[in-house]
Amino acid sequence: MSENYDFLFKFLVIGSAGTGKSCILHQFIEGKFKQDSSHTIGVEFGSKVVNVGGKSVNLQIWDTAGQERFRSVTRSYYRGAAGALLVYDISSRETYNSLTNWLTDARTLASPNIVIILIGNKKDLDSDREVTFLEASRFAQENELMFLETSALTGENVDEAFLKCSRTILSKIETGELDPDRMGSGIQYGDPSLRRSIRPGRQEERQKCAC
Ligand SMILES: Nc1nc2c(ncn2[C@@H]2O[C@H](COP(=O)(O)OP(=O)(O)OP(=O)(O)O)[C@@H](O)[C@H]2O)c(=O)[nH]1
Ligand SMILES: [Mg+2]
Repeated sequence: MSENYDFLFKFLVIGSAGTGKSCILHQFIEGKFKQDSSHTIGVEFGSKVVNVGGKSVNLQIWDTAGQERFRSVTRSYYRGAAGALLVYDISSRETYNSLTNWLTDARTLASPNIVIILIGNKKDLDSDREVTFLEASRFAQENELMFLETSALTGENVDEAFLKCSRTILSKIETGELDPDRMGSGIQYGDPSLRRSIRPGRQEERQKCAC
């Protein structure tokens, strides 16, 4: 039986404690700000089907705890993620300074091909800003990350963050840079007929090889 989506992508939300990861996920799924958000214990899960360039994509999102004491638990969820939101808080330089560690973890434990978008959250707290847009965008460029500033409070750029990352994954599938059939790619086909339609060249190759 075919699923009612074209692709499934596994996503991670990572970054230091208190940066607003759970609030971002809640805003994305429920369309409103999560009042009285408390620290995540281990991991939380959310899913949503979005339309990306005419394809329906089922996003399976793992929101991880930022607190150090949960690190060994959360690390075990990294494997086979196709995309990640790496979140810092624009009003906390400390959370920005930890980005390199999070990035190393994501690239080593998830996949070197993981598509990561850097998220400067709490954009609404501009008067308390400790990290400029320019500084973070340079960091993103140097580390081959996409970049957006968001506010889980107002909802600004929250949908765009997930969509931007999904669009990049989809275009990498179309160009052949990402192979959904590779073990641990974090990508699955929902509709089996898509397997043939999206990359006809590869299928032909396979059929030729079968004899
Ligand atoms: N002003 C403002 N506050 C925010 C925003 N996003 C989150 N917060 C606040 O930041 C605090 C932490 O938010 P969480 O979403 O629980 O943070 P987290 O990153 O999930 O934290 P851990 O689960 O411990 O890793 C809460 O008090 C939120 O109300 C935002 O965009 N703007
Ligand atoms: Mg949380």
